[in-house]
Amino acid sequence: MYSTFESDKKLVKYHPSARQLEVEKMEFYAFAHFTVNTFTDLEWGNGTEPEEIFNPTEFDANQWVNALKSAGIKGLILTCKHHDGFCLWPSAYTEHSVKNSPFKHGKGDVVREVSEACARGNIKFGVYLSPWDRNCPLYGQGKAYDDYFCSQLTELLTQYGELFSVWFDGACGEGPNGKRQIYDWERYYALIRKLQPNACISISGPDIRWCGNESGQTRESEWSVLPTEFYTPEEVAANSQKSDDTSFREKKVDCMARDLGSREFLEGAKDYRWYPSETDVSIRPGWFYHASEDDRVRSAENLIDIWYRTVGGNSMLLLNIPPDRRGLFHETDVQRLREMGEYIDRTFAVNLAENATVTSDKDDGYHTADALKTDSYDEYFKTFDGENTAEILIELAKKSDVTHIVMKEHIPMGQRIEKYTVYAELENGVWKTVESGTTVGYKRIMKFDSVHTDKIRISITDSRICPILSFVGVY
Ligand code: FUL
Repeated sequence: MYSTFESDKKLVKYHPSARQLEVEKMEFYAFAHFTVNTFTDLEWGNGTEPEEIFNPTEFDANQWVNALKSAGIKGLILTCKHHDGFCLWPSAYTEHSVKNSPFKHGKGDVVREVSEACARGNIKFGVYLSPWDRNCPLYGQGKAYDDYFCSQLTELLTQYGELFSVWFDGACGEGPNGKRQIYDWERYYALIRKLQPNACISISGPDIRWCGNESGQTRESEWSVLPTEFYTPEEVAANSQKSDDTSFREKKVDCMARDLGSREFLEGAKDYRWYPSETDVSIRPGWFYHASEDDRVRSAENLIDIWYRTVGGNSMLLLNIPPDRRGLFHETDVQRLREMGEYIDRTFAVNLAENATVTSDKDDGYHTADALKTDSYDEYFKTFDGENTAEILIELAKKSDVTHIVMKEHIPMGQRIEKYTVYAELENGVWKTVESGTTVGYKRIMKFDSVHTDKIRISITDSRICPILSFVGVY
């Protein structure tokens, strides 16, 4: 039995801000890690790399965007400056940038070309700006570095169109003898809110939460309402990478608590916030391109499995594809993205629920189960307050082989469902359990062995408060 903690009512009042909801709806977006490391074969540059080495001779951001779109990816976050401090745009505040490289004879601007290619391809654009800078002599000098950082941030926030994400890494390798910078986070956040009010501030920031690992691991029960006090940038930094140690990316669950959102876990917290999970993982072992990893690109099967567990498990998928020394995505990576997209398109091409009859054992008199046929937050299904269970019956137009069911909660009104079971009626009238689970949140994708059926029953058996669903799909 659950405790008497008032969580059921209290917790559902937390819901996504408009900017969070927009990013959650993107579901699947990409990272591109590109800098001097691409040319030195390192993962963490030390800040002393000569600008001359940055020379992608066949750079083509359109090739990146086309490859991303083939996988159904909706946005791209570029490492405009990684820990080495080299800027992919001609920043006015440092000489350590593309302007002193041979790339386009010092006249190039990778950030501009990538942002414009995204706009042309109709996908969103976001920026990664590493707070840790191993090149800048001001690093560790308090306000002087904050000024520098804010000047660069302002360039990125004002010169490259609308951004969906400003991604602040928690990683920092400065040890006890290093130069320690106490970042003025509140100042950075205020600047972003002023100049890009629709952008989410991710990871070392208040809008999007790091899932806690870099190896594609996910939680079975992923909640979006969490205690606020555990998620300061300092906490994120404490769990992030502190040395250039490749094993970090292989780590399974060490830095990833399994339960961040159950009622028991939340009880007694001072405050809560809507803080949805994002899973960042690379298509290759490294975040940057290394020719030696050309035969270690994740298989389409592995990528699709990660996609199911993230997008279909109330997390967002941030998949890194590192451009190579030419400035192109490698052929193998391009092929994998295409395979992923083809699989997803094929699997979810026909939603059998569209022509089905969808009813429920109860509703609140206004929000009937028929609304579940449309994937939109304009309409939803809801029971009366106080009714925390519901049975939804989906009667298909004809018997079909069903392998997937998708459920979405109406998250503009919070995350509520704690337990569900799905049944399908077999030839002999017997109801077979096809899957049972816990959280739903933004989206739950259930994949199971094919059942031949024309009746599916979704049973919500526990919810923090009356369940509200916006969509059910059958494939
Ligand atoms: C980590 C960084 O140290 C890696 O290089 C990479 O940028 C990854 C996304 O975050 O913490």
